[in-house]
Amino acid sequence: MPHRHPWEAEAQAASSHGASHSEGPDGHAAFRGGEVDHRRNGFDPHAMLRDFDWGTTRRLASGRVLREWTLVAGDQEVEVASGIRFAAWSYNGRIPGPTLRCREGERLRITFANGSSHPHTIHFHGIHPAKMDGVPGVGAGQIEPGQSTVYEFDAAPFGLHLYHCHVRPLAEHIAKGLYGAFLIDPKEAREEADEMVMVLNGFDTNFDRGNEVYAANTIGFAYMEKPVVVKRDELLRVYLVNVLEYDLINSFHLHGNLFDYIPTGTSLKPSELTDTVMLCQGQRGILEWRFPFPGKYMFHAHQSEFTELGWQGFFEAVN
Ligand SMILES: [Cu+2]
Repeated sequence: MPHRHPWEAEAQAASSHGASHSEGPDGHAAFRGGEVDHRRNGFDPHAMLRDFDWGTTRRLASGRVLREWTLVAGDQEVEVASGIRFAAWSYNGRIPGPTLRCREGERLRITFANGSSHPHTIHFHGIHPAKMDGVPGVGAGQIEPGQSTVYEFDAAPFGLHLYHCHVRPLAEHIAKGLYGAFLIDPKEAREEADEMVMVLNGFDTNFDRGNEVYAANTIGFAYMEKPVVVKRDELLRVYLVNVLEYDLINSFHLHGNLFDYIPTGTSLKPSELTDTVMLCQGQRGILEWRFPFPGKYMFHAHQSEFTELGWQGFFEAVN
């Protein structure tokens, strides 16, 4: 018997088709927490949180490191909150796609195969030649179903970047799930820390160009249901990327603490000590802090609507 929250029975009763959500006065699905079948989805937000994909490497004759990945786009149904299924598109069977991680100065080679029934690309943020930009009409352009291409460029500059599909209509191609974090470490590594990735996203489950579900790493309330366990006094580092479509702004707010913030991760020194950052789509940054006291600390968007629709969680600092 899965554990149940007191609000679930109420939500279930309010639902006309058995799922734990109902239509709110503003037309948004007013769902609450509950179990999501992560195994059926094929990915788990708790596993994705600390999952960095370093690809495979070999040394070129020049002595440089060549780092390679293969990304496959596919059509995939995802349960984005308890009982709410969404006909998504994904890279490598997960949303967000793998967190691609490398070091400044390496040569990167990404083979992209389109296994979806729609044309797609991968557009990387960062510095690269125009023909590697992954947009329609330039270089390989859009990649048709069953086709593939190779994107190759140098890892520059160090920082926290992102990648996403750039086929029109762009809002749909992003909102369906084709995005991920792209992290270039500085040559001189940052201080050792408990590192996590949070890609802030949302899902328009009724196709009205507004989101019904908001989350960090896709699954609404995942980090409420099961807090992110961290160690007291340990340095924590969150790589935060906002890809939210349809809403102009998103944010990250931390309770009981403040964090050092490095916009775009392109510096070794923080520019701000704060407890709230705002991000437009494509904006990202690195957060660092320690919890001096044990206990549960909430983190969430500081747009209350987003929190009520899934974008909130807990850190649990333990001794
Ligand atoms: Cu696409």
